[in-house]
Amino acid sequence: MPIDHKQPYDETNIFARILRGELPAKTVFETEHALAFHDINPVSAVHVLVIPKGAYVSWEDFSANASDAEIAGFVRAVGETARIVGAEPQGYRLLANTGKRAGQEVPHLHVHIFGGQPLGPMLA
Ligand code: DGP
Repeated sequence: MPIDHKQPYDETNIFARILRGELPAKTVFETEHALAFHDINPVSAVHVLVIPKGAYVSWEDFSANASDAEIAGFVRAVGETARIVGAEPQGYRLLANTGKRAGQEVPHLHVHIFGGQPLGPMLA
């Protein structure tokens, strides 16, 4: 059986619907390659998601298949978003769950930015 995060991209996933404007989101930053918005269920004072605009299931899919321009644009957008929401300069944490086994719920790559408060030790 194929591993879940290697399934074909599902155009009906929640973040695809946000990108198409079918569902609302509290946008904090947008570029040609990325969209950043507040997590609907924040677990830290700052909790923002950054997603690529391309149809990538996971970090695995994105890192293997995205163009250099998409990757550069996405990485820069993550850093810029951290500055915009004030996670930087105090420091923040990035997380990209990859696959259900790692806790990925939405099958469109997303990087969590956690910040705005002291963060505890990382738990595996
Ligand atoms: P993960 O478990 O890594 O796949 O994280 C998915 C995150 O997406 C989780 O923190 C909650 C958030 N989320 C789920 N549905 C929505 C939504 O409709 N809008 C927003 N803004 N966030 C959502």
